[in-house]
Parts: sequence; structure tokens; C-alpha cells
Amino acid sequence: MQDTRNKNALIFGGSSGIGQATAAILAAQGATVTIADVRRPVGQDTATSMYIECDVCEEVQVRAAVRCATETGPLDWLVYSTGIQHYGSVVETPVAEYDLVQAINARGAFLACQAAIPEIRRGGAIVLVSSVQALACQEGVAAYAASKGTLEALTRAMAVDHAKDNIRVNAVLPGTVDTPMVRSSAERFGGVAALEQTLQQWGDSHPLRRVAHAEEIANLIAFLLSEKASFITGASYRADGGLLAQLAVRL
Ligand code: BMA
Repeated sequence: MQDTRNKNALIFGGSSGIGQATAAILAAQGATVTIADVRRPVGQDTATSMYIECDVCEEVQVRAAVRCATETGPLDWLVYSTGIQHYGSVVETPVAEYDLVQAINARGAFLACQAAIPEIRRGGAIVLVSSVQALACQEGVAAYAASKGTLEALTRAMAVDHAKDNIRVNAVLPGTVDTPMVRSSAERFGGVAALEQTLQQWGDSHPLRRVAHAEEIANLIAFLLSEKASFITGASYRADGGLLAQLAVRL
């Protein structure tokens, strides 16, 4: 049966990029949205949401974010969209950098789910934002790819463990998306002046010949959270413009 009550959602990393676009969509659907992020949201999209400052490396802050979101009642939806990208092979990556990427991208998801799952209603859902780089990767993204692979495996583990609580857990695996994270990578590799050109060039490697808008990933997240996805759990959904469907062989 369709649950028509207003949903209560908590979004880690909801101040920018995919998390912000998800916050906007869920708020537009009438959900109560709490954003947990190190930075305040920018722009008016998230005007309808609450914000709590949260460094996902700190367990006490993650627990405080969950407490803040559950002040008015249990949670329905949890989204983990916090992430950073550092570059380098295993040999080039300092241990401290590897640890930081894991802490923000993957350990933070563990902390968020650990704190939130006991507060999620039966019928609730979790979406973790992983990456196509969990399945196939570019050169020089060892720490990032490992962290995104962790999220995928964690998704399956939680889906199996919490099916009995009627909580569904899924992952989304985006290709290249126009977000502040990807823009700062484009700046790093192509320089500020060639930013748009670099994004276009990255977009060209996807069969759809462009990078995604954050909303295109957020729509998938909103679907996976919704009751329309009631039989979907432990799954990974690619939204990658065909990137992983394509072989690099040119005719
Ligand atoms: C994302 C990020 C982007 C990259 C894309 C496709 O997760 O790593 O920088 O362009 O994957 O590889």
C-alpha cells in the first residue's frame, strides 16, 4: 500500500552536487529534508531543508546529525553522497591521503548507516552514491576507486542484513557528472581557462557525448528511495551515459 505520509530524509553531502540535487527533488516532493555537510548549501534549491554542520570523519558529529534529523520522528530515507577525489596510483598515494579518502567516502557511510539504521522506519530506504569507478577505472584514482568499491560491497551487505527490518539499500554508480567535485578535477587537469572544454572532452568519452547534470542522478536516487522501487534492494544502478557499455575499440 502506498504510504502518503510526508517522508523524513537525511542527506549526507547534501550541500552540493548530487546530494544537493537530491535534497531539492525530495523537498519538492514534500519530504522533510535534513542536510548534513561540512559546508552550508549554496543557492536557493535547498531553501526548504534543514542544515547541520557535520564532518563525516567524526563519529560524534555523524550521530548528532542523525539525532537532529530524527527529532520530529523516525527516518524514512538516508542518502550518502559525501565524497572527495584524490589522484594517484597506490605507489603515489600517501597513506594519510588514502585514509582521508576512505574516511570521507566510505567510513563515513558506515558511520552514517550505523547511526541511522536503528532510526529508520520499516519500509524505509538507503541509497549510497558510489561511482562507475567501483567497476572499471581510469588511471591514477586508486584511493577513490577503492572507496567507491567499498560502498558497493557495503550496499549488498546492508541490504542482506536489513531486509528483515524491511529497509532497502541500493547504490547508484554515476559516470562523469557536472558537480563541484568534477569541476575542481577539470580545473586541475585542464586549467581554469579550459574548464568547459575539459568537461566537454570528458563528456565525449561517454556514448551520450556529455557529462550528466546532477539532477539526472538525483532522479534515480529519488526513484530508488520511493515505493516504486519496493522490490529493489542490494542493487547497483549505473547512470553513466553508456560509459561502461562501450569498448574502447574504434572502427
Ligand atoms: C566519477 C568521478 C569522475 C569521473 C567519472 C567517470 O566517479 O571519478 O571524475 O570522470 O567517475 O570515470
